[in-house]
Amino acid sequence: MQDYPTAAERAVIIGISFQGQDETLTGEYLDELEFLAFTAGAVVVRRFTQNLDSPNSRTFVGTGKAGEIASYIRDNQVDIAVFDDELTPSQLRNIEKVFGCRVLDRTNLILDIFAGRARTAHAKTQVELAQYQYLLPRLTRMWTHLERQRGGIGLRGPGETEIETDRRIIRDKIARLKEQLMKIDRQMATQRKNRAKLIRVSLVGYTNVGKSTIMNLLSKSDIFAENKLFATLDTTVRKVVVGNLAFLLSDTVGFIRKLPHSLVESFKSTLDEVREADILLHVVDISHPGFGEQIAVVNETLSELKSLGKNTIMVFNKIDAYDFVEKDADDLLPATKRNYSLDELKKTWMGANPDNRSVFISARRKTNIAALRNLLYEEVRKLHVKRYPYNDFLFVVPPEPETE
Ligand SMILES: Nc1nc2c(ncn2[C@@H]2O[C@H](COP(=O)(O)OP(=O)(O)O)[C@@H](O)[C@H]2O)c(=O)[nH]1
Ligand SMILES: [Mg+2]
Repeated sequence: MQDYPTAAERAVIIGISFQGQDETLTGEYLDELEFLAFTAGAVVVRRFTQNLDSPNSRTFVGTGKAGEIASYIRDNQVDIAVFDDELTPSQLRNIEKVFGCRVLDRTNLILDIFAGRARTAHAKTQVELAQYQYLLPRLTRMWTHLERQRGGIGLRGPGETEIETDRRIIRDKIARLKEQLMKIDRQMATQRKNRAKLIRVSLVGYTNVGKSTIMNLLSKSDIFAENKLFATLDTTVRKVVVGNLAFLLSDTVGFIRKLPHSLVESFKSTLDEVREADILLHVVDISHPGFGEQIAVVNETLSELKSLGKNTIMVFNKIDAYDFVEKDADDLLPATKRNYSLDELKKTWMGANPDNRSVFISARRKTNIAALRNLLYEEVRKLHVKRYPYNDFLFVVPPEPETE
């Protein structure tokens, strides 16, 4: 269990197993939703699940379930109810009526966390853009929320007649934010051009897998790493020297399943570093039961960024926390992920993926970091030789580049 602050809002979380989806999987999804809620500052007092073929058009869960949740909420001073799926504006409205408390969907929760974590003007602008894009089609319902959250930007009290005006205001705001982002993008593109000579390596991966910890280890820098989701929203670039080779290493925002599309869109420029990287370090938290699916989610997002085919090193992190349960010989149940030893996992990965290099490490215990450095060195060297074939520049550490 997490350590919750006493003033935390009390939340219930709600997940649906559609068409016989495996219950363990639904449980893993809700673990993640609970972690998201915790990151946003809530304490989850109860989780509800339901098996459904398709969501109820009015209340998402069935009517009976909705009543059951509503009475729990009444009896236990619950402040918010969080759904793992995206709700339609009318479902949100109906459910708020039945529950009598604030209702959020997963997208809303993720946007809220991003808003709370954005530090730089760049990140703040990107999150704000994503929030307005989320808001626009939901204006009929979000109006009161809008008034509360965005009271400062000149929007007035509720009323259906004013919605058109508000839509226009929000569209203007979106246009302005996009302009601002374009300006920042141009500045960043210039900065990147200035260091174009160096090979560029990008850390990518699911959120909370240890990217920033690895960045700190390799570059001896001090980037915020924390056991919460999305501790890092900006891209940090550092020069790293391994052996006689210098390259640039970047650490950026992590991915998550069902990352709101508007967020991926508005974070495109933060993710430029990934798009333009020569080598990707795809970090995986091997101690997480859902690491296989997390890899798939990261690959999907990479393919959205047109970066899936890049030269990739798979970095399996947190081997110190990997718990392997040996299967009894008379156990007739099918083997699960937990029944594979690290060695078996290594073999599977190397076998399935002969071109993609992989390495198993613990960033926390500093286990096998030399192997990671060697692998990196080899890959960077190959690129160097290809890019500067007649140049002994290879053995010269280039001058200090600009970092941000
Ligand atoms: N057990 C264990 N925890 C780790 C390891 N590497 C990182 N962590 C922890 O995982 C959490 C997330 O790390 P962070 O670097 O912020 O992940 P990021 O979101 O991918 O940047 C932090 O609490 C780290 O201390 C590791 O090798 N083993
Ligand atoms: Mg990070």
